[in-house]
Amino acid sequence: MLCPKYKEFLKWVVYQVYPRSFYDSNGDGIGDLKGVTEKLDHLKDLGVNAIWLCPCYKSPNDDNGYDISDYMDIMDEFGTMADIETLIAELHRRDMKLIMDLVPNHTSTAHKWFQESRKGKDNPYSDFYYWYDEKPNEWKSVFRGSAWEFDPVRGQYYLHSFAVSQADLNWENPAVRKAMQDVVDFWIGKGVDGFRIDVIDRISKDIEHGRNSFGPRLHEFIRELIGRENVNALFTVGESSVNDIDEMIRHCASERNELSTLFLFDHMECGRSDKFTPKKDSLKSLRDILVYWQMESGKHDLLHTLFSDNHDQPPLISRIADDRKLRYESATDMAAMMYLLKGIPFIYQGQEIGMTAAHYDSISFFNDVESVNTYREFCEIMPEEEALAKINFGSRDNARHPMAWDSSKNGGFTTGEPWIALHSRWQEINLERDLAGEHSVYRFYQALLKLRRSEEAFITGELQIISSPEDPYFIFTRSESGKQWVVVCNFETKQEISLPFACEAPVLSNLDRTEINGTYSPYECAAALVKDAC
Ligand code: TEU
Ligand code: CA
Repeated sequence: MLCPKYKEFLKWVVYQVYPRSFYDSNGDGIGDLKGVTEKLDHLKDLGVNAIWLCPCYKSPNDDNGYDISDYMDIMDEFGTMADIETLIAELHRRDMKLIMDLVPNHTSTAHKWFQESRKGKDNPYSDFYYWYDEKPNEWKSVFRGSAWEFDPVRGQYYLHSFAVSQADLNWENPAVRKAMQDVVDFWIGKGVDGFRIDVIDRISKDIEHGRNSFGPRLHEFIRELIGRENVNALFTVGESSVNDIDEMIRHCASERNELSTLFLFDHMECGRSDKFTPKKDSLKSLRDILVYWQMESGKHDLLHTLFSDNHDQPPLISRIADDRKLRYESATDMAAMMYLLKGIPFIYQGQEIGMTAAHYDSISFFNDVESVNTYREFCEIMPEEEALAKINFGSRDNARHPMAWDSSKNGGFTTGEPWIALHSRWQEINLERDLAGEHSVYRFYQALLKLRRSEEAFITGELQIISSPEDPYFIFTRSESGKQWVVVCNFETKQEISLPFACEAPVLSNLDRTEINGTYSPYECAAALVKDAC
């Protein structure tokens, strides 16, 4: 039985905002906090009741905010502390929540802590980072190249798991752990309702034995940071490369006073053999992974997250469905498949209008440090056009181009020059155009989220898988207090579907079905109440 706190979190429907690309309120071409506040009614109308705000702290933006130079101040481009206080107040006034993005593993090298630490071994910040006379191993950065950088000021090497300007904090140092507790307490004091915690698996390492994540003190550190009463009452979701149920239990079982839940990434590998290499795939592989975790999490009263996209991933629709001829059908079918299962829905900005992967014909369009570094490495071993094709496929910028609100200049994102080019299909895919269509992804999301919040079965109800693993479609039911709902999600081929129980007419359908049984078009989906449920 889920604990009461987790049952409460199941009512949350979270919208992830990448503020740099959401809405620019002052015409400087960069999205900002006032822009988020101005669009809250759009989110409220969509039916979400919480936002996960990607980092808005002071940052040089080498990694677009994940390189933080002051955790307790707002980056100049996004506005001021007063703007975030207004956003929090406006969210709460609408009975919406704010999840802040906490980045505890590393700071920008522009952070005061690093600037002090590099001065030498006899200052209070000396051991805030990992310093070695020589590289202790051959670790690589996630963003290519060595993970060890020689600092001429200190005369030693420091660790950076990501960009050179993102120095890993030394969590073995109790002063680092206390400093991060102060950051968390500062934002709780501002009224935030939870935290998404960046690469939490990396805060404990074992450099001597070659472990750059899941080190021996990981759960001790998580409990010390998150287990404190004022934090543990809040919603906390960790970003981690956990991929087995035992580790998920160690992180998220309610009695452990660690995290509320985790983002699991198994399904993010659908449609690719590696981050920059496509693989033919379909919704079937997504279904099989979702079903595995739904069953596993259900056995252990764990809270699950339901997401297909985020700011690091090219839209999944472009990898495993049809984002051209059947884009509306694919986007809505995937939403029904994902967000009526057990767990907390996380919707990434643009999903609600069926946004797809971009396609740029020059590397000059790309901003992401990982993409630029990777392109440079690829060009050393393959022709440029092949390198560009791989970057177009795997780049995180596919998810970071500005939100297209309407068909006006720059998609209504800014009256200035956007910091990064809009999506190459923004005139086709924008909110205004979507709403004007006979079929609208946005209206389907609204109807789906309305059904979900109005029916307890979709929030805490029991899940039963009706389709079998070899079926080229996904059928499941959700049951609670004698009411049972069935959800049918067809995949890419036309199928005859006939359920073994009687149903009312569908209340949710992406192609206006009036019967739950019958011929399903590719990517057609529907949900209906089961008659005389047991
Ligand atoms: O990403 C952690 C991470 O390693 C994966 O998401 C992925 O491998 C990475 O994005 C490269 O593809 C988190 C943030 O979500 C990401 O935006 C940051 O760049 C990274 O940490 C460093 O803070
Ligand atoms: Ca702006």
